[in-house]
Amino acid sequence: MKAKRLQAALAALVIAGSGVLVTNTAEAAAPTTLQELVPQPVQVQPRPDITFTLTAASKIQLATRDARKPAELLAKVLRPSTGYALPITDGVSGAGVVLTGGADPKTGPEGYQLDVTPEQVVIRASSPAGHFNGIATLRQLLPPKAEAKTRQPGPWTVPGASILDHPRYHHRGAMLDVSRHFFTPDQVKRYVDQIAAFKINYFHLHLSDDQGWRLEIKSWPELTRIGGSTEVGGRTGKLFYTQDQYRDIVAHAASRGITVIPEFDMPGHTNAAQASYAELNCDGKKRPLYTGTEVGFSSLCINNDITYKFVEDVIREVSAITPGLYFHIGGDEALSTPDADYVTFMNRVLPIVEKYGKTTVGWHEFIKTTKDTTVIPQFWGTTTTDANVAAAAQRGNKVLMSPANRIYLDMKYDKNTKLGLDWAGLVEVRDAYSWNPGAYLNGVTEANVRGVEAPLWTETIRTSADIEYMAFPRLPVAAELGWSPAAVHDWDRFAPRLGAQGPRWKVQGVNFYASTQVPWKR
Ligand code: IFG
Repeated sequence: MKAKRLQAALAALVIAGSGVLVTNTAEAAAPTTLQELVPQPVQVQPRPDITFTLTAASKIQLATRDARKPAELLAKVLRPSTGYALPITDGVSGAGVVLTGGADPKTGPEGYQLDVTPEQVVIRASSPAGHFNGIATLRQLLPPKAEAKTRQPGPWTVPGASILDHPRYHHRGAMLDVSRHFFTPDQVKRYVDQIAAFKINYFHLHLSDDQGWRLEIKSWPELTRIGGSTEVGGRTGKLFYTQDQYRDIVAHAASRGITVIPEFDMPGHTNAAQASYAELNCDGKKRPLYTGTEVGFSSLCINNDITYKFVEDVIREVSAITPGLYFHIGGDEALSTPDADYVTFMNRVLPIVEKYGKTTVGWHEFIKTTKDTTVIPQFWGTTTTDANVAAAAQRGNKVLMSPANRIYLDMKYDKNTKLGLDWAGLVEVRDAYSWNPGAYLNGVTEANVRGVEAPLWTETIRTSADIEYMAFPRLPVAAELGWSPAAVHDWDRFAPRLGAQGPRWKVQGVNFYASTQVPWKR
């Protein structure tokens, strides 16, 4: 017992200030999962003399409003692997997991406290987001086999700890391009489940491009009948979501605490729409469907009024089935749109997004066309200077950071990577980690940053296994950069935590890239 007390005493030597778990010899004996969390929480205080064990008698207890969806996610994960009933009950009733209020105000709108006692794991939060985030941590405190879809032997232990946590940035995002290659609703939901485990809270769906229009628009049915009939490489089929399927994807994401941001790229990247309707072309002729991978050759017809009826109908119909606040209008690589026309287009379209109650997100090129400080430029450049983005930041716009040579998940890891592209350079795991979103762009400081988003473009990506190979382990890197305090940014400390995710991904069947830069746990 003496050794335990000594360990507890040493373990208490957690530096609360920077909030990091101080690992010293005694703590090295601390339960491993406490040292394996990604993203790293703000403050972790081991309680080595305490262990909680989930049993058949455990209940998931709701002791505050709006905690049912997080509870249902926890139950969905743990019932198959433990074989326990894990009933969700109202009110605190004993052994198990308690989702309650009364969190320290330091945790803010999305943070949580997680306290382990022999009887209970108590997750305190002031919102469903906080409870979702606490549950993501609890999942990582349990043995990796807790993620299995089939019954596993216990014990289902959680190491003693007191955790206080909250995100560095509000927006931690993942983007999936379903236009270059189409992915079924089930494939999309699989990726949503995988990103939710890392406290990602926004899922950006790139729903239209030159190669495909992927969401039914009732007032423009040819967009999917024709524009949704093919993809890169020429596969044909009904390669689009009905509005009901989109609603289902949105609801699935919400059940993981994730908000969907739909993107309809314009005025460039529009060949699929222009192959569907002759009247969307300045010469009145339909474009041929395109199954290649070039960019920059298409543009809506800026001076035709029907173009803006089309844009408004899309924004109206999609906004009506998108509970989230944001609508992404693309705006990138409008290389076939004269600059003056690009400005004209944005000046007519930005007010339409507002008319339907949404806030505009766009690839950063659009920001030169507006002084509106509520819109969000998504920086995707490969430089550390962009005068228009810096000027917008200084006016008050919040920048969403997606530098292509750091966090584009379709960049090859190294020259041997079969999948992906390399126009922004090769991005190994450490490259994806080695930047500070709050000090990356000249003139864009911590306070000007909305968050981090990791896009996955799919010119070369066809299957869930392809998605996973490119997204894991770099998506969790983006999650760490978006969530954890800048003070804990240290590759030598992060790499082992990332490596400890390997056994979980093996249990989940995630086809991750076992980078030699990461010490993968067996
Ligand atoms: N740039 C294009 C994408 C895609 C990408 C592939 C943006 C904003 C290159 N635009 O990234 O459509 O082709 O890495």
